[in-house]
Amino acid sequence: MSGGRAAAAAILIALVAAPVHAQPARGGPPPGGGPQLDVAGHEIDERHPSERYTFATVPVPLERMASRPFTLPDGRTHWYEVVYTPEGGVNWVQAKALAEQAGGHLATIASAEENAFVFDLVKDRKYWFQWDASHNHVMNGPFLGGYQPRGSAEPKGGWRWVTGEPWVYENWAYDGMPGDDDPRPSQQPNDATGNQNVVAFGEVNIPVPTWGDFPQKFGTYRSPFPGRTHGFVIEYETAPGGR
Ligand SMILES: [Ca+2]
Ligand SMILES: [Ca+2]
Repeated sequence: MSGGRAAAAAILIALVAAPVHAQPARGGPPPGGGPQLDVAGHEIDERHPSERYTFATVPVPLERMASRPFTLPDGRTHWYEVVYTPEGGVNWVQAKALAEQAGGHLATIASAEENAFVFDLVKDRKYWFQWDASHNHVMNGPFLGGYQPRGSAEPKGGWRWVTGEPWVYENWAYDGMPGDDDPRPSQQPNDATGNQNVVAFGEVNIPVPTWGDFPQKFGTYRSPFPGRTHGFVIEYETAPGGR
């Protein structure tokens, strides 16, 4: 390639790669990149690492619901615990760590049946954060164990589960779906703010079993950005007495 053509190609690539943010995006702070996750789901953020909590040191109200069993389509039984954070204040990175401290992991969804069971645990509106008019009153629900490592093709590439199990099922929200009263496009994942790399239930105007992608720092305690979630779901692969 000649120098001139190479330069032209470089400019074209820069134009194509430049993010376009014509309107406020769902579920995230203003654009600008920011922290990311490695392939194992660990935070990459040297400047402002998420504070690491235990259940005893979380600085916000937190309520752990009784774990419920569910027999998966393959016959195994797992247990699911909803952690309710009525004021938010726990981001995905922190929720992941708490789930692991508890002996489980953030819930991983491998079938429509498992998704329906987990959604049933969190469908009460108390588990849902509702935006104000600036975001057309869209709601988002608890965090799940899906994430997208640094370098993945946006917005659909590279999605993984915290357990490393195969990504065989997904249930992203879509434009015009039941409950979508927001005139903005709602197809997920959309990497709307250029930094959305974790999964939570959402995100239309009512509680729904579909998913959206959100920033890993979404809902951080005392963040100036108002969005948050009101919980997360822990999945255990052994019975409560066995852990
Ligand atoms: Ca699972
Ligand atoms: Ca999104």
